[in-house]
Amino acid sequence: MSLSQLCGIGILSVLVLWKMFGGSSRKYNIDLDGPKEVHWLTGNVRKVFEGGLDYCMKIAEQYGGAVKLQSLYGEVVYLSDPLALYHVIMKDQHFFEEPDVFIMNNKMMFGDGLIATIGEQHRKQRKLLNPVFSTSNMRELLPTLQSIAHKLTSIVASKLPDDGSYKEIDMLPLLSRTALDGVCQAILGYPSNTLESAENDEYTEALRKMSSPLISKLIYFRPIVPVVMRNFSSYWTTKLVELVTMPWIPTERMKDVREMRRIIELMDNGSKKAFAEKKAASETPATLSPTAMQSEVDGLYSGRRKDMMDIMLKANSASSSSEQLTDGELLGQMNVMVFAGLDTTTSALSRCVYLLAKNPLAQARLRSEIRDALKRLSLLQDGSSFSEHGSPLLHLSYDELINLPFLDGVVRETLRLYPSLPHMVRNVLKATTLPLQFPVRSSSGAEISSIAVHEKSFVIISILAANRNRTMWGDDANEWKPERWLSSPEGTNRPGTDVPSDGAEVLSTKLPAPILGVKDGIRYPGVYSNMMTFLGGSRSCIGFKFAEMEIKQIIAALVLHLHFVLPTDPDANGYIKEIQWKMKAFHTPVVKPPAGDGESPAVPLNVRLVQEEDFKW
Ligand code: HEM
Ligand SMILES: *[C@@H]1O[C@H](CO)[C@@H](O)[C@H](O)[C@H]1NC(C)=O
Ligand SMILES: *[C@@H]1O[C@H](CO)[C@@H](O)[C@H](O)[C@H]1NC(C)=O
Ligand SMILES: CC(=O)N[C@H]1CO[C@H](CO)[C@@H](O)[C@@H]1O
Repeated sequence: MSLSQLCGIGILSVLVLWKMFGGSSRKYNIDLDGPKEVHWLTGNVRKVFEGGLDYCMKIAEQYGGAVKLQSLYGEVVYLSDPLALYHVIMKDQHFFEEPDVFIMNNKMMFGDGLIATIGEQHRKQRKLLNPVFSTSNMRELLPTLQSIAHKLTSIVASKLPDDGSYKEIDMLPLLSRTALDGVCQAILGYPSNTLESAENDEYTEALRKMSSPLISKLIYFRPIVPVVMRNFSSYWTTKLVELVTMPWIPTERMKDVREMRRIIELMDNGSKKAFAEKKAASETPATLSPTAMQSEVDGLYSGRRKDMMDIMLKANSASSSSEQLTDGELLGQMNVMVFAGLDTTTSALSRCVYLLAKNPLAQARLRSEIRDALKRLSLLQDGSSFSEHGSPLLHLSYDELINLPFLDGVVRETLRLYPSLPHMVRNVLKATTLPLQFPVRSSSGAEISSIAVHEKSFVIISILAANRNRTMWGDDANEWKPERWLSSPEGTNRPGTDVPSDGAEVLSTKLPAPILGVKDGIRYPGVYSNMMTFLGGSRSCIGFKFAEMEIKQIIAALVLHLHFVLPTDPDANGYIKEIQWKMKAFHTPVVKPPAGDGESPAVPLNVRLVQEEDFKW
């Protein structure tokens, strides 16, 4: 694609936006301090999404909980102040909506699921879906994740040399397939098997490709979508899309659009088919044909289990007709949940495994905690070996798994320091004043404890800066310290301490975890341990309990059987691979040059089967 074409599309979308947002009349003058170096056209907000983690932390540290940035569309406020965030996502949530571009693009890609609706329709969907994600439903979904974790562990183990030596394995593709199987099997009830099969079927392949990198390639087209969708009927929108994606437009950008269109169609076709099957099955339980009955029995033996769609359909048909969701909305939820649960979980899983490889003591401590729990629950005979390929299934119950203190610390600490989604954007629907917990400086340098935000302007919720604020989390906020989440830092779970033989003791022996992220009674409004990783309020992550359970199950199964270290051996050219995490809109792990290309996502780790010494910390 030539530069002029790129400029053409760029200018087009600028003009569209210019018009959409009221053009040059929108020169806000937010009375707030912020970095002075500003690009004449694009401002400096891009640095937040392109300058990496350091830039974000630098401005939050320098200017405080509210920072003024410049964007193409006018001034935006970069927020991490606890009180201001409470107003944005909870108290005044109706004035701070998801940007129209986000909602309409999601609607186009996924249909009417949670991330594509606002207002009353969104409220209605949440009301029906919140109970679907209850703890008791999570308990039912765990077995599916256990068998995925088991499969992953066995696959990695089968690649390793028998003599117990290390082998380098890129964990990223494996973990992303794990997350894909997780959403497919536990949420959709779709019998995917991307971990084991060399090639994905069309549907799972479409789900995999429907990811952030492809979407970010379409950045120039995204602003146009709401304008088209709001101004044309769906018939004309379809016609327009067909016209635009005709093969005679030969540019690279158009190839991306065509690819996206194809993926949306594949996903849509597959979801419709899976949904129709589910629906048919749920509507005719009483009249099972003999063959269906047989397969039901087979299903039980081969581990066919309940999934989120079953629970959702059941909840829907049990609701009064005014509360029910349409088939289109239910279908939309399927697509939305796969999308919302895939890259986010992959990112968290790979960061967690990487951090454990980097911190051998934490890894050993975690491993020993898990083994002790198994022993305590008599799920493990003393002396049984871990270094066999046929590794035992890690089948702690939901409550045992969720309450392992150190595992909990590892997962919380990883999600705090490296939130999968570091930023969320909100559009100000009505001019309002945001109070601040901690004063900042105005444009003229005066101390101010509130800021006036203008109608149609944007605020950026800095999940990252909130989760790392030293005032709120302590001076070591930027360090990865799982033990900060333990009631007594020197832990009660050391090997050799009294191990109750009765499994029922597990819960009662756990001391309450300390409450972090609170200062003088002030806390962040997050749904998960006062951190903002899953946000809070009515648009918080509906899947956070599922994500927590999935990450814990996968990490625990991996660490129990496998030992991970960072790469240590020089390659043919004498370079040792060093993993570098780039943060743009998402976190991407790459291998730093010269050992790697610095571009392709990868998490190469040295892996071997565990030995007795790997339990000592
Ligand atoms: C580590 C993993 C995850 C992280 C960090 C995460 C984070 C988030 C965040 C920050 C939001 C708010 C987005 C916004 O304001 O627009 C969100 C929303 C959402 N998440 Fe997650 N998520 C994770 C996993 C999952 C999983 C596994 C599922 C599916 C089961 C899921 C389903 C959703 C849905 C449906 C929404 C939209 C909620 C709404 O708008 O009402 N997420 N998530
Ligand atoms: C933490 O919050 C305080 C008070 O809002 C602020 O002054 C400081 O700059 C913040 N620090 C970081 C690292 O975000
Ligand atoms: C999706 O289904 C429609 C109708 O069944 C079919 O015409 C179309 O080719 C399918 N799309 C893809 C990409 O397979
Ligand atoms: C005539 C019409 O419906 N115009 C709409 C086109 O789309 C923009 C952006 O969404 C709306 O603001 C207009 O009202």
